[in-house]
Amino acid sequence: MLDLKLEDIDGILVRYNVALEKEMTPDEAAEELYPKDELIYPIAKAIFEGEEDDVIEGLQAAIDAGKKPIDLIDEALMVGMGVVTQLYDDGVIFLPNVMMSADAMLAGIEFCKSQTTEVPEPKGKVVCHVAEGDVHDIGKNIVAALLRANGYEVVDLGRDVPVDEVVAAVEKEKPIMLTGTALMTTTMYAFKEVNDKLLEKGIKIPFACGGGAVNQDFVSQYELGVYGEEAADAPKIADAIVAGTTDITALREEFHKH
Ligand code: B12
Repeated sequence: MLDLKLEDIDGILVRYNVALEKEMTPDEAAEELYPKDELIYPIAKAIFEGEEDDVIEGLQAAIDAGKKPIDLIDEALMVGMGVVTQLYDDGVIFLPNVMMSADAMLAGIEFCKSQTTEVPEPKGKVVCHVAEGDVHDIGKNIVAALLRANGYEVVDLGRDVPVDEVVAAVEKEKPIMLTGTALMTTTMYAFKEVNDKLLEKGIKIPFACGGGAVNQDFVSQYELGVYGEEAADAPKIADAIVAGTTDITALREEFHKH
């Protein structure tokens, strides 16, 4: 018979990563997740700390070192926000931290856009919205910012947008693509309603959908839906459309995540 004492069990739990060796502070936990690159590290850290000025300072240093401002959105700002999201999901940090980091990140995106010398040709118009009943607009703001940074004209309808308003905007603006963001399992069904009303009017444009509540299976249930996991997928889907892939099935295959 094994004769285990309480001290032994603690040791076993640590040995097999069931329990942490020591409680980590949020800063220590973040430190383990930051990228090691010396230009990217300070930017990711400043995003985590919600320090807008330090984000801009870090971006400027990276640009001075030869990085392209537009590339830094993906390579540094998104990476920093990834650390924030992971630690929120792990219960290490709380909502106010997420909000402060999101503000710092959006300020960073604006700065990167202001620093770019390449003025992209307008490639096409995209209408963006957050589903009816849903106020979570951080992800949609990133999607809109990345689309603009990549040369698209964005008509941003905002958050909690009634289904009929989305449909009316698409009729009026005639975009190459519509995007939808939903973070709640109660609001994501609005996408299907938008889809059905667009089809009733004979409008068949790709409807790129993302946000924490939805996944590939859900979005593929309605005819126009193309799932995008990351905000950076939005300009990629738009680029594919501009390049001639307007067929929804082909777009779904191209952006399928395994
Ligand atoms: C911040 C936040 C809030 C803020 C929102 C502030 C704001 N301006 O957005 C506030 C405090 C207002 C809030 C309120 C509420 N919230 Co809240 N909130 C969150 C939280 C912590 C983070 C969401 C977030 O911004 N994430 C970061 C962004 C960047 O992620 P994202 O939007 O998913 O976007 C990424 C991708 O999905 C993608 N993406 C997004 N859209 C699109 C579109 C396309 C086309 C593409 C390609 C990609 C793409 O790009 C982004 C980055 O790559 C989440 C928890 C979580 N883990 O998500 C809860 C969460 C979403 N909230 C939740 C709830 C329940 C609420 C409230 C109902 C709480 C309450 N009881 O009052 C209210 C909702 C009120 C309402 N009617 O909407 C639940 C939803 C549960 C569910 N399954 O339905 C969550 C999941 C928390 C939880 N675990 O319970 N919330």
